[in-house]
Amino acid sequence: MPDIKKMPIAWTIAGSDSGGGAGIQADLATFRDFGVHGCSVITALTAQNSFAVGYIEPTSRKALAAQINALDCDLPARAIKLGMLASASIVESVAKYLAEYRGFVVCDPVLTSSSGASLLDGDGRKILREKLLPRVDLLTPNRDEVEALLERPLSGLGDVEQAAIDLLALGVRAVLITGGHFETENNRRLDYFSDGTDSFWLAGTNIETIHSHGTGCTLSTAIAAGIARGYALPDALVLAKMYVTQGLRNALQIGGGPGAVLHLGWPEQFDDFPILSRQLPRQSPRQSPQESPQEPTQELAVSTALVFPSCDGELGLYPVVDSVEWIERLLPLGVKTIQLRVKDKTAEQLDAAIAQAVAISRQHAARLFINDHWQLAIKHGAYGVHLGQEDLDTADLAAIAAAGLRLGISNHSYYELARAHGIQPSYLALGPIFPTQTKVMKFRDQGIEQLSRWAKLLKPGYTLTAIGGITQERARVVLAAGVGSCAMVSAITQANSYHAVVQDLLALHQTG
Ligand code: TZP
Ligand code: MG
Repeated sequence: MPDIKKMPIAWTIAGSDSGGGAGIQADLATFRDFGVHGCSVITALTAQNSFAVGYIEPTSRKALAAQINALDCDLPARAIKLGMLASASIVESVAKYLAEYRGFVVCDPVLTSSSGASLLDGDGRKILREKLLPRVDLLTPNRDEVEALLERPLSGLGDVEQAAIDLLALGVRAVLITGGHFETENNRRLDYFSDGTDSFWLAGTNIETIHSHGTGCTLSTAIAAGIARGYALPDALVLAKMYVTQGLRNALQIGGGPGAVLHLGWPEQFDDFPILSRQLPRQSPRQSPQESPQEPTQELAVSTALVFPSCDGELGLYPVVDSVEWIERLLPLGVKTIQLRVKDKTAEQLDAAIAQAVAISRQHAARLFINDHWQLAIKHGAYGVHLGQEDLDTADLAAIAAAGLRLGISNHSYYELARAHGIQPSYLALGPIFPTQTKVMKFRDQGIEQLSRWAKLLKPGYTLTAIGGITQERARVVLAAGVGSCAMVSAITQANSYHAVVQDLLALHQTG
């Protein structure tokens, strides 16, 4: 039973949908699925069902202000989602309130219903552009809404990146152009995000269903929920896309007409996990280049052409050490996976250390991963390479794959995992699970609840290991979260008796 008093609070300022599929009703269901307490400011009463919007009565200025004031002094929002604003007067009032509001604002610019009814008149649209958009942190338009806001048609997905630049020029801090009304690419639905500095595509499975009422409301609210839960915007986008894909995949018909996207709890299905890429993906990620007549983009070349071998089962206890001496100490104890992570050696010393480490690992039939130095790992025939996200921009992944080496990638967030998913490495490292003294981290510790969610989501597709602050005592709970491996530094290298610790941990991994 969630403790409502401890739940983060978010608001939706939107219209009521008597059909229950969109608007306030969809928004509150979405907030609940993310463990967020949702408050509502109703901008309009609508009578609608699966076929059409029959009646709309915008809320009076007084009733709108009363709702906002009631919430503002008691239930402050970490994030606010804006949906249908219904009239120029409401847009004006909301813009005025937001001028003083310090939290995050997601605006789904609801201008027309999917059945074609206009939901905001010309004056309302003018005030929206002039007064509201400059206070919006994220705008989430679909194709029709982009065309209405920019007053020009879009030719297709190829036109989306320029459209995002033009929308940013209206004053919004970031934009997510949703792909539902565009053509699909190899059965993938593509959304495009840009904040003017960072830009990427999110590709998720295309779900062909007429039961898609409320997808725009649900997506923007799921993003606000993620922000309220403390996720960074790129992570909230990945989570929200997964949530909508999950809802569409499971959508069932309600009543006589088209149904609505479903609300089915925190997204944890591997099939719904999107791929994040910097360039417009033009090919199916699993398609080989020979099967496609198109020239692959560089990033898609990575996700299409490369195959990294599997890790031959769970990684088990995975010490991460900074010297050949430690490899010599640990492998005779029965350790079967190890990483050499050397940061401060000359090129000559490194070459010699990696050559030696490979030779020792072969003697013990252990899997040796080399951190960072992928050229030397290839040269000396290591089992695999371990890279951080920042290395993915510079390392020659094609060379690593061509040499038959495994690839492991560090991940600290949903955003990074979605990026790694486009590369399909041999394993994913998840962390930091607990606070660590060993490495300066930009990321907060994830905790066991987040680890369990990631393990459940990713296990169908990947070998996993967890890292960061894992001690002998904590290893049990980490393994119980669903990963088959603990990667550890200080718990082993700074132990009073590393023999005893390693023996205990090896036994735990075997039974766990
Ligand atoms: N990557 C994420 S946390 C970490 C690395 C290399 C350090 C883990 O060290 P420790 O001592 O096991 O916390
Ligand atoms: Mg690195």
